Amino acid sequence: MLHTLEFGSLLIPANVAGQPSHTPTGYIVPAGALALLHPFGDTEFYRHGWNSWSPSGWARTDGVTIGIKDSPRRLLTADDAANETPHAHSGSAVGAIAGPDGNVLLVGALGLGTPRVGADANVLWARSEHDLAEWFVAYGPEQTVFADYTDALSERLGRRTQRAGTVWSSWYSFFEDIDEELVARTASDLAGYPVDVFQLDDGWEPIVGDWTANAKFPSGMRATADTIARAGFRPGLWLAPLIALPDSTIARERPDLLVQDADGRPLTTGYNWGSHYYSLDTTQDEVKDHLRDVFERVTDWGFSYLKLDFMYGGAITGHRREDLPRETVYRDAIQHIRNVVGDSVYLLGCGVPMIPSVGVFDGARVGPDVGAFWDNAERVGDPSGVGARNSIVASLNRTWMKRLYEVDPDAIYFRSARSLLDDSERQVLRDTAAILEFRSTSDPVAWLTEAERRELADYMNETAVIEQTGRYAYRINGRAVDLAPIVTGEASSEAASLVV
Ligand code: 9PG
Repeated sequence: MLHTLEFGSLLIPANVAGQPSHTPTGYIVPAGALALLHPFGDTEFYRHGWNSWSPSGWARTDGVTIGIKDSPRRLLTADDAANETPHAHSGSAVGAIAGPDGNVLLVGALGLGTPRVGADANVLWARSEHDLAEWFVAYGPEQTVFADYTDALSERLGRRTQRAGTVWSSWYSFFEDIDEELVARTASDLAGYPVDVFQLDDGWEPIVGDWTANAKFPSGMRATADTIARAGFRPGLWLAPLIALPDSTIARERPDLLVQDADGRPLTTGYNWGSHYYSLDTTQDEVKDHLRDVFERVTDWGFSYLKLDFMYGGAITGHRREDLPRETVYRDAIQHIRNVVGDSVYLLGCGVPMIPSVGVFDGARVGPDVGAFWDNAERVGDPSGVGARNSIVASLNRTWMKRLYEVDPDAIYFRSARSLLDDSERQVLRDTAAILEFRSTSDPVAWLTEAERRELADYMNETAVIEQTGRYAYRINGRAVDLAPIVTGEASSEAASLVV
């Protein structure tokens, strides 16, 4: 049906599925396809990526789209492959276009159903795989409409309040080369530093899918959790509980527990570790029981901060025992995990579908992996590729999500050793993490100079007052930082570290 949405003197003809209702901050439009006929012509469009690693940001409707191009494998892993339109402007769940007066017109889904929002010079449209969620539509200052959208969303999906504090993670220094002796030494070197969580990343398990200690942890994971706790830290552990590599026990012995393709074989749902991998069919009771076992085990070992990775695998398109909307299946699975671990365990989502994770996860990664180098020379033009710049740009385009959960921009570096980052690039990483209010590092104290150790301690001790003064401009404890030149690619990191 046709309706006119009124925003002051701006009248927007809209094709909607039902009667819109006016709220103090905008309109609520019933679930179903939506098309707003806007008068802005070619303008800037904000596209939002589906999962933690998916590209987000502003691009002109008459310019190049933001997204993963020409790589079906990357797309399957790092965005919503089923709905992505690489050469038309669209994104997941929320989108916005800029009006000539500096205000933006936003459309955002208020729930699940794999919603999609896109735009061109004439239309801002929205539709979903399953019409489960109403839409929020608003026109106003950018920060206001995004804040109003998040408030309406968390009214429906909830908002957790636990804070992680400061985090040390093993990934960006040791990668999979961790063992119990190295962990003990690294934790004891870090003792006394203002770090709250010591999080073991990938490398402790025999294979992704089998969540037991591998041969590098002969004393078992409880012993390692104890070692971490004795050094004064909250023990944290990485898991990818919703996926399994082909050689894992679960994939070999129980392929019937995996999401299937149309021929009834396990479906490839992503690529990493030099392999394809599969997803667990969480609609099956046996899978729910398996997840209960896994999460009772790891929390019983003493880990109370869990980084749950590759979680989008639980929301992928495919055949499951019960034919339910895939984001609903995902949310049921994470709610089940939350019920098993209880409220006091901190859950950090990584590779999570962003909107369906609201209210269950305490924090979520909001960009691709950082790296100890600025740009990704292997994957030029892929904003989901590993690297400091990609991670910064993605994170700065998702600062509005702070109102939904803690937003993790990924680790920052203090070390000059074993890194290609210069001082100004490290400073931009630090500023970004300060702005997102989530501070983590992977630097082992043993790799740092005396001066760098002091910087780590000072940085982790600091709580900054953050004021946003522009789309990518902030005051951090009164110090003005404009990161726009970095996001738009118009400057190297040097320009941004200038105090303006
Ligand atoms: C452990 C790592 C670290 C890291 C995570 C995740 O898009 N991708 O193909 C992709 C692959 C791996 C990846 C991120 C993205 O890394 O983000 O922090 O925990 O797993 O294996």
